[in-house]
Amino acid sequence: MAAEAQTLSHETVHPLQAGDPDVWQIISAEQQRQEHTLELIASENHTSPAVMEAVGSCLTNKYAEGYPGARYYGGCQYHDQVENLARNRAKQLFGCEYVNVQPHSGAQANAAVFFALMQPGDTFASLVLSDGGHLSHGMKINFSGKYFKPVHYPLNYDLESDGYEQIDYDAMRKVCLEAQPKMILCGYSAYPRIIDFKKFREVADECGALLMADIAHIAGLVAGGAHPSPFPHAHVVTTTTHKTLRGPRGGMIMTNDEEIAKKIDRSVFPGMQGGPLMHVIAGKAVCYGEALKDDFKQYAKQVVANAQTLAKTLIESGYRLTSGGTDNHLMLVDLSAKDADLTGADAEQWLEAAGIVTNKNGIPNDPRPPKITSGLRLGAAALTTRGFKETEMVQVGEFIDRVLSSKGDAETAKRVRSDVVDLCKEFPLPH
Ligand code: DSN
Repeated sequence: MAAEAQTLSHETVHPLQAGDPDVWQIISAEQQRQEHTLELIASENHTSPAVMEAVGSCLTNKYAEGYPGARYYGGCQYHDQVENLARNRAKQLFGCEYVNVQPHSGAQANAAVFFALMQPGDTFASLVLSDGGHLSHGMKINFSGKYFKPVHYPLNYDLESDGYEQIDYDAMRKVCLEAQPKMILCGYSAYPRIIDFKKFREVADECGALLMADIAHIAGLVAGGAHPSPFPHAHVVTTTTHKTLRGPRGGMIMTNDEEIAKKIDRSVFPGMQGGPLMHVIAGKAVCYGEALKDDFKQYAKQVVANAQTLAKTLIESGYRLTSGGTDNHLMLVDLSAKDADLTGADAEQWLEAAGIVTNKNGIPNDPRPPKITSGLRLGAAALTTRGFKETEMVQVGEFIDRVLSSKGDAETAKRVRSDVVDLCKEFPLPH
């Protein structure tokens, strides 16, 4: 009887709910928020329950400094197995020879590459940061701008040209030939077009530079065949694992060059990090396994189709998208074309009140400061995970326009919020 009661209570009471109801309540509320809102932040996704189970596992209890077969702690046999599994799956997924799955984040992966392949003070080239780059690509107060010397290549700002607001490869070549950087960095946080890695490599070869591709945003599209691969062009590739790739929060570094791989391993540990997050590495292994399955290709393709449908709906409603559209999972909406007074900050806030989660984002040559902006960045990865297809993306575009056209009217937000909840209920999160 006692044993039966124990089993029952074990089954019905969640350990977190029993042990720390305060934290449990906060997490439950966040779960509800995710379930009943439309997630359009381009860098976010809904990872699978299997990934979350691995991340919440007993692997969190272990120190495993070092690498498989060469650890500084005993008891690592299963940690070796899981890290090797993650590495092998990642190699197969991205078609490369060497992988380091230990970086805790994308920014740390980038830092490890910088310190592995350059000396402090060395010059590197990256996109003008306000045109879609990342803070670890040369922001003044970031390690990349403090210890290294960034030179920036621009987008094409010629309104008359076909490639308006797209990478200006000729200008990039000119900047690089002049500055003779040690490394050229491509891959961005708010760039909606295909990246021509081959062209970057040609310029890198011309000036004797290494080519680094940060594919954090497009990793899932690359893995699923919906964006060209940076291999064989890039010497080194970094990514996060939690955006379009749909894994746990973390980073990864890949290369086909044995010497570069050795330098990177030393730079990650002991250069940048101590003990790896083995529970997250297990989650990465699960994520790579999921991405190797055939249906992930369909997912990646649908992400792009969904982004393009949302883009078209918004354009038809009078919004301007930078570069005129999208080839990948994200788009950058220039709100000023629809309403000169509309800021990214207002749009983000009004949409959130209606259950649509986005982020304000500067547009190229934005006259407004980064905390206000004239733009809104939208991505389709998370909604596609819910099962949204073109029909639902048209609805999402209409919701967005209803809210923004109402200039934040509370009644409109309430009505859209109710429609959003209904749509979310039709497409529950993966359980
Ligand atoms: N902060 C991420 C993004 O939102 O794009 C980049 O790391």
